[in-house]
Amino acid sequence: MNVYRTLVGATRRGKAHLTLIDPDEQEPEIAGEMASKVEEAGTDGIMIGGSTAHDQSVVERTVIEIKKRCTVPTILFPGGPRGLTGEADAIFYISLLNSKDPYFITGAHAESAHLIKDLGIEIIPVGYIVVEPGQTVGRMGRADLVPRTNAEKASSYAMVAEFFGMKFVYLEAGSGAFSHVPGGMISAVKSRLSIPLIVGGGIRTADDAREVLSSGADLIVQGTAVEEEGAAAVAEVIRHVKSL
Ligand code: 1GP
Repeated sequence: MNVYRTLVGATRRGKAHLTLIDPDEQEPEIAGEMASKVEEAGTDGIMIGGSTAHDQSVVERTVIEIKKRCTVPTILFPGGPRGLTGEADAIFYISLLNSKDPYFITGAHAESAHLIKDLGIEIIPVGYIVVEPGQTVGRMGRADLVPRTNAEKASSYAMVAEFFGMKFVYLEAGSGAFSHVPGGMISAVKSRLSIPLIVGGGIRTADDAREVLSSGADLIVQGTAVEEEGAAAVAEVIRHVKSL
């Protein structure tokens, strides 16, 4: 499976949905059950990761349980080297473009480059831009947060990602954000990009999903909603996304 082509194919057919599962939040078997339910509802891929420290073996067992039950791509979304395993199909190779600390732009990457090469998984470079409120990833990644009113700054970083040859731009409000990235910012960024745009953080309801996608996002990510409201609630949102 080529995950990049699979995701781009999904965005060409319509709007795409990714489900983020944090391996620290439940037993691997439960993660597998959640993934199976959202796959049934039509999610296009399962991201595995989070910004807190993980036990690598928990990450690996979580991916294995998800792969037992699902055929959609499994994509690592690591907060650090302990979030890595060769069991997944691909890795979102994230550079936090608006970090004040080079460690999060290329430093952590240099530390783990040999390890990632040895894993042999597909690498998908992603320009990651953290917008207010930014939540845990904004704090831990030492982001110079993009103000919610500064669409120009977000667009500038997004263009940097494309010029560097990254495959996706990911606009992130932070997991559990009180509100998703503003629609006006999404449309400003989208108008400057020819690579697909992922938007995540604070997307809870079908209305949220509609606003984010109609503003120009190609893929949305939902994590907290699955954890707090369960797979059935997210399945409703996915069905809505797929009807757009
Ligand atoms: C976090 O964008 C993802 O990296 C998902 O955010 O948990 O708010 O859905 P939520």
